[in-house]
Amino acid sequence: MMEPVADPECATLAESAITIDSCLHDGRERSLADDVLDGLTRPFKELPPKHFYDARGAELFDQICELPEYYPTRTERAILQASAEELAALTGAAELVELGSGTAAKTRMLLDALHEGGTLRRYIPVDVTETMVRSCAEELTSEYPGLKVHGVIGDFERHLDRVPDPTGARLVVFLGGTIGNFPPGSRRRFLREIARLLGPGDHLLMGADLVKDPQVLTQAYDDAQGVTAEFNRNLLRVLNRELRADFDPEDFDHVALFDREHEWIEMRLRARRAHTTTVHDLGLSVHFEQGEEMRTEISAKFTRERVEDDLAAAGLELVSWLTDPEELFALTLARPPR
Ligand code: SAH
Ligand code: AVI
Repeated sequence: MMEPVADPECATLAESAITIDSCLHDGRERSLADDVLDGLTRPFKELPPKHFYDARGAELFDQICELPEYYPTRTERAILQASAEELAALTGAAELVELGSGTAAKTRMLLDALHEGGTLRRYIPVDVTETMVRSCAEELTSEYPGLKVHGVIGDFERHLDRVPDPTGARLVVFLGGTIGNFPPGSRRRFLREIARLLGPGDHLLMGADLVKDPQVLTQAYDDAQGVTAEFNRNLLRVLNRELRADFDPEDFDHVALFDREHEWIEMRLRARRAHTTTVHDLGLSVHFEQGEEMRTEISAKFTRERVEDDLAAAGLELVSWLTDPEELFALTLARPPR
């Protein structure tokens, strides 16, 4: 039976095996409006990447994961495949909390290993994309008999306090290299927030994309089929729909460049012509010069030292560094110090 629970911040719907907390509603639009007001009125325009992921953006991201140029997904999957059993034994996790869970495709390898190890009881996906959290909850409860799923539809930068209290050894997973999408200052702040989800004996498993040949990197973010370009432009469609803006996505070119100083990829949208756009809900007019670029994402690339320093700044110690033979991508297991 579905039981609505009164909560001013988050609405909860509980079924026997599935509980879903939804923290978005108005908050989603408010955060987008704030980000647009802040980001599009700066001299160098910028929007945060979390707004890519409406239902269409999530679909495009899935297509990106299958592209020959986009090595992170298949590489992380191979590392997980090789190490899932060992990770399950090391962590003995009863619950898996996943930040930015998406379709949880790779997570199934961990869920399988924990299920076989007999420890797994609960899965807690946290994602801004409502459809992902809901479909994931449905699929996983039927794939893993006895598994409880407590989904949190929310922004992991604002709603980590909505992750339910632990009921046993906890493994927090943050896959895909999404940690690279934070600018460096807020990256460490976010890792500290994650650390607060961990008690003694709990673990964090995080994927990090590694520094490599800039050509390999730029191709991964500027594929031949133009799927990443479409993903980038989809942000403008989100603004058109959510805030009644009148962007023509075809007025912008997709740009992906590697910043060698910061060792991160930047995605930008470059105006093909000078024009002014109106964001009707905000009463805002935004002018773009011809060739002007708006930053839509950074995707930082890591070294082992950088990951260890970031974890240490969050009060976590590295337990395992797992990588592929070409050292394209790394999975790091960390824990609070004993
Ligand atoms: N973990 C998956 C998906 C990575 S894509 C994988 O490794 O393939 C990034 C995911 O994080 C998307 O599902 C997106 O909806 C989610 N996401 C991005 N920013 C977010 C935020 N601020 N809060 C919650 N989820 C977010
Ligand atoms: C989700 N995140 C880790 C992806 C990345 O590689 O930074 C998002 C992405 N952007 C373009 N392609 C994929």
